[in-house]
Parts: sequence; C-alpha cells; structure tokens
Amino acid sequence: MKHTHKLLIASILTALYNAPVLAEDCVAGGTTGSPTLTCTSADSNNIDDKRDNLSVTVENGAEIVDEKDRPVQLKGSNQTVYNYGLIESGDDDAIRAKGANLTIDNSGMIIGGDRGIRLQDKASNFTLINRETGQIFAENQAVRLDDDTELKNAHITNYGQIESEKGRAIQSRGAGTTVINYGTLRGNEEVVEAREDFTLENHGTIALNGLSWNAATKTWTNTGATDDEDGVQFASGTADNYGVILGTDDGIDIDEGKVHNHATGVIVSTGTESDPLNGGNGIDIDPLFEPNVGDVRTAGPLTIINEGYIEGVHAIGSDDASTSEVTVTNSGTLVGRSGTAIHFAPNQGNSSLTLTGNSEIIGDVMFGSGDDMVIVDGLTATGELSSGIFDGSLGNNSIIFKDFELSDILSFEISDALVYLSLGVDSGELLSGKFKNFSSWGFGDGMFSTEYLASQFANPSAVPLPAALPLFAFGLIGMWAGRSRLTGSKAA
Ligand SMILES: [Ca+2]
Ligand SMILES: [Ca+2]
Ligand SMILES: [Ca+2]
Ligand SMILES: [Ca+2]
Repeated sequence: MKHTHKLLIASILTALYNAPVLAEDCVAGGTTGSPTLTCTSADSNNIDDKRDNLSVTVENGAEIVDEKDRPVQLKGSNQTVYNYGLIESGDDDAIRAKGANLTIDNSGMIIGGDRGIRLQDKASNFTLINRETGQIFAENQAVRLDDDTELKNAHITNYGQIESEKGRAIQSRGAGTTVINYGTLRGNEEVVEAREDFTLENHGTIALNGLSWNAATKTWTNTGATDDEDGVQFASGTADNYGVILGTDDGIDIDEGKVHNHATGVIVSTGTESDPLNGGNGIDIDPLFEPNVGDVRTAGPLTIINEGYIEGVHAIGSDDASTSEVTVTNSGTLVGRSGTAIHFAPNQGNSSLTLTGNSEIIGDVMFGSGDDMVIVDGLTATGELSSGIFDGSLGNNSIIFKDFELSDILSFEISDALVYLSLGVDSGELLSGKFKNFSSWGFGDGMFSTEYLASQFANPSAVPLPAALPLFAFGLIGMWAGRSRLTGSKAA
C-alpha cells in the first residue's frame, strides 16, 4: 500500500516535470467594483488591465518577467500594486501606468530594462512606497513621470533602493512632487529632478553613482562618477536634508524657495573649479524660475539654513546672472574648496548672512551689488568668523554684532581697504574677521561708520586713513533711528 502511494506520487512528479511550461495568469478575484489580481507563479503572465480600483498583488516568489514587452501595464484610476516578488522587463518599462491615483507599494524587486516605473497621461496623484526590502533598478530613469502630461502631486517615499544605471533615480517635473527618502537614491544623471512646488525630505543617501561619503572622516570619494550632474535639481519649494546629498555639478540646484540642511545633513559638490558649466556648488542658485508649467521669470527669494556640512567649489554659489535675494543662516560648516565659501553673483539682490551657534566658514564670503548684511547673533564658536574675508562689494553693506558693545572692540585696523576687526572681553580675543566694502558696523550701542571706528580704534601709526573721508558716525545713527521709526509707523 505504502509503496503504491509513493510510486503514484513519483509518477505525478515526473509528469509535471516533463510537461511543457505554461505561464500562469494571475488569479482574478474581488468584486466588479473592486477587482483583484493575485500573482503566485514564478512564471506569471503579463498584466494589462484598465479596471478602476484594481488591486494587484505579486506574491513573494512570484515573478512577472518579459524580455520583450512591458510586464505590467495599468490604465484605470485608483489602482494599487503590492509587489513582494519580481517584476522585470528586458528593454522596455517594467511598469507603465496611465491612470490617476495609482499606488505602488513595493517590498520586492522591480527591474526595468528601460524605465522601472513610468507614468503617463492621467497618472497624477501617484503614490510610491518603496519599503526597506524594496529595490527598483532601471537602465534609464528608475521612476519617471513624463513631463509632457504635467503629472501633479506625486508622493514618493523610499526606505529601500531606487537606482538607475544611466539615468535619474526619480524624474517628476509636475508641480507638487514630494520625495521622502530614508534609503538610497542613485543615478547617473541628476539623481532627483523636479520643478515647481517640490518638497524633499532626505534622511538617507542621494548620490550619483560612483560618489560616496565617509561620515567618520568627513570626506568624499569619486570612483568614476559622471561629470556635471546634480544631486537634486528643482525650481521651487523646500528641501530638508538630514542625510547625504552628493553631486558632481551641484549638490542641490534650485531657483527659489528654501533649503534647510539640518545638523546631520551633508551636501557636497565634488565638481572642479574649471567646470565648463560653472557648477560645483554645494547649493547652486539659478537666476530664473523655470517651472514645468507657466512663464519663466526672474527667480524669487531663497532662504538657506545650514546646521550641518556643505562643501563645494563654493559651498553656496549663484550663477553669474542671478539677482535674487538670498538669506543665509549658518550654524554649521561651509567649505569652499576654491577659497570662496559663499559666492554671490555681481548683481545679487539684497542678501544677508547670519552667523550663529557653531558657525564655521572655510573660505571667503563674496556678496553682490545689493545692500548686504552680515549678522553675528548668538555665536558660540570663537576665533575667525571665516578663514577668508567678507566682501560686501557694491551697495550699502553692514555688519551687526548683536551680542557686543563698542567697548568690546580690541582692534580695528584698515590696510588696503581691508578691515581687520577683533572683539573680546578684558583683552582676551573672542572673535575676529576681515572685511572689505562694509560701511556700517552695528553694536548693542549703535551703528558706526568705518571711518568713525578707524578713528577711535585704529593704531594711527599703522593706518593711513584716507583724508577725504568724514569722521562722523552721527549721520548713520540718524539713519538707523529713522529706519526704526519707519518700521514703527508701518506696523501702526
Ligand atoms: Ca547644476
Ligand atoms: Ca534651475
Ligand atoms: Ca544651476
Ligand atoms: Ca553688496
């Protein structure tokens, strides 16, 4: 009896083994209003489905692989794909979808011989959750929303890997794109490309293939990354970085909005000064706001808050034609490998740099022709405000020391239009800086002109003052008071 049974099983197995392999359809279920497809076979048939509210599940171990065509095509609205298995294409897109409100929840693997996930037509409000085990690899864009259809409000959260061999990890030019990254995004072109009303929150790594960051030594390495490609490029919105962003052109390339590099954040451009595209900025500021939809216009204001580490040819730099107003607050580290840490354009609008906390600046700070301000407020770091100079360039430029009084000045020396200022308490030096083209100096007890301070503090034998300069501070104090009154009346 036992033997007969074993033989029977053996013959069934042999028959199965010898049978021609037929791909299996994914199993249909659900209801007419909420249909489902469940793929269980390691040789599952392609899916091409336009039913609204469809939910597709590709189970762990299941595979939809097509060498020649698209394994998964979806056209309905409110469709969902849960992938725990493998969806792979040979030289086409692994998933192509065209309907609104698509959700892809990926814990498995998606491999695109061309694109990994490509959206077209009506595919606005797309949601992608790539889980910790999720891998989306593609030869070209790993996730691409075609820009000719202006797909809006894509929401992409990544805990795993989204990587492109030759293209971008994520390209989504429609307004309102959000990318939240806890994992790894890699590409060979701009790793993440968006346009207007973009939101980025990065806790992981966004880097060109070939670039890596050593957190222990705070150094990067480049093993053959493509030249002239940004880490993240967008037109407007907000980038909050807690992780690592690395590019060979710029780290973040932006037109207007806000970049907040938090204490753990690293933004690096590995570019070189001889770069033909004039890139190589940790944060690069463009002259024009270039949305996906609507007119190109002069870029609006940009706010940069750095509590972490930003490095590049310039840590922060503007294209030469830039005219926007830039507000920078630094309590982190800004490193300019060219010798200039912040490089604004010749006609940059009224801009400011606030130094606070542990601010460290390696290199010069070069302002443009606007009325610019350096504000020292709540600085806990001591020593040089920058290893280089602060140059206000044209305009009425001022520097404000909020926590110091005139009597804290230890020295104020002028040599070749360069002011060397040191501040301290009881002759012990706390801070020093080298300044060019600043005409007003603010302390707790007022605003003073360069000439006034020179007359009061400079060593007369060492400092030949230009004879024509007036030696009065009263005019400036008057201006300052006037400004306060104006502000007061405006508020009232
Ligand atoms: Ca760039
Ligand atoms: Ca731009
Ligand atoms: Ca640029
Ligand atoms: Ca200026």
